[in-house]
Amino acid sequence: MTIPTLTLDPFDEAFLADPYAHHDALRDAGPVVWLEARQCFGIARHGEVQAVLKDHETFVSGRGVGLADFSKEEPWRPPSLLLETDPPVHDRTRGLMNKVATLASLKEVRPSWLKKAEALADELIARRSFDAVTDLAEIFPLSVFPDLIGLMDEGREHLLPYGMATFNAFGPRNALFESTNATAAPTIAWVAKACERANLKPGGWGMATYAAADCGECTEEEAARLVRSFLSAGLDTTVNGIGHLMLAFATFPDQWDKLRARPELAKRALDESLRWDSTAQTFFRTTACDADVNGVTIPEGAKVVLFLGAANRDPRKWDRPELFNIERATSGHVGLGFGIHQCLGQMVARLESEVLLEALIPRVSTFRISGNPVRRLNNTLHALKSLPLELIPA
Ligand code: OVM
Repeated sequence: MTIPTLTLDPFDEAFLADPYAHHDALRDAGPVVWLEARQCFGIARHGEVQAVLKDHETFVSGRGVGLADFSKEEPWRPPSLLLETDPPVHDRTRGLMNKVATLASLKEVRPSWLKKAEALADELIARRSFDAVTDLAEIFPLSVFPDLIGLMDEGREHLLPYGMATFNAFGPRNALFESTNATAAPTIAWVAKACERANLKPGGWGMATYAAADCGECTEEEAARLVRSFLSAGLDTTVNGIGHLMLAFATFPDQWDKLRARPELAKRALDESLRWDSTAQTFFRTTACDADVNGVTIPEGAKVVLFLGAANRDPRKWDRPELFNIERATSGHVGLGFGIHQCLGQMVARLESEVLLEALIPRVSTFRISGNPVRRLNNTLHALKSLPLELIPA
């Protein structure tokens, strides 16, 4: 079977501004496509994306999960010990981080997170009109997550720019990459400092990571870089996940009515909103050997971009995929990845969205989009800069 060649560039501004407009072309061309513009393979159908994510021995992460092949190019920063590694190192680091990022420690913070969500909801009710990005989606994760890690107070304004720069760096060295890289040096320096043991507060996930170093599960240097993973992956992802969750309920008011009638559905809403509009749109793998994908051979040493957002709306897998439906069975969605690298912090994201919904359900009868949503272009993230909403109090 020959592999169709496409000329579209999945990292140009037209594509990134509206990836969903281009996904049919990617999915319908074949199970694997050759993307001439970036000299890499692409996979956008759900079955094939999931199969590749499952097969971490053939489709490795250690050569980078962006366009750059770390065996040929210098990585943008020292590689992540979780995201950009393979077993056996990955299993050791992931194993120790699984013991740091526990459900038990989240259970402890739940009451205080809910109180913060309720205070924020009261404020939004009083205003009626607000920006769901700058007044909600950016505010809430920043009000809970850095404290969960035990991060120093000084300099937290670097967190969101650091995430944007990190996620841009998974793409090509295009103008978007340059836009966040040009000013990244002080941000990178701050992050390095914030990850040091001496600058972490006791009782947080940061210090717990260093406790693993004390037990001999990793070195002191590895602990610092593992804390860096929390700061890289923990904010811009949840900010835009919550942004899309609000966009989903404002776009589909019947789903808000349904949630208010059955608040227990709040637990499932984030997964469906990640399926409906995936914050992490793409990640790459590199083939460690000639690889078969549904009868198509990809040669060894190739970069393969997985279109997670396209897989999550593949009509081959999902019924009416463009509809946000909180009763949908979302099992198998790839918005948090799949397999051994599946999102380590997904319980954080779920808890943040759950307490926000729990606070908003009794207070808001409906949301309405009151101005044009504005996208913030990024090489990896489907992100929002602004989402003007109006609410009607309950
Ligand atoms: C990391 C990292 C950075 C960005 C994303 C991510 C989605 C992980 O440093 O480990 O996972």
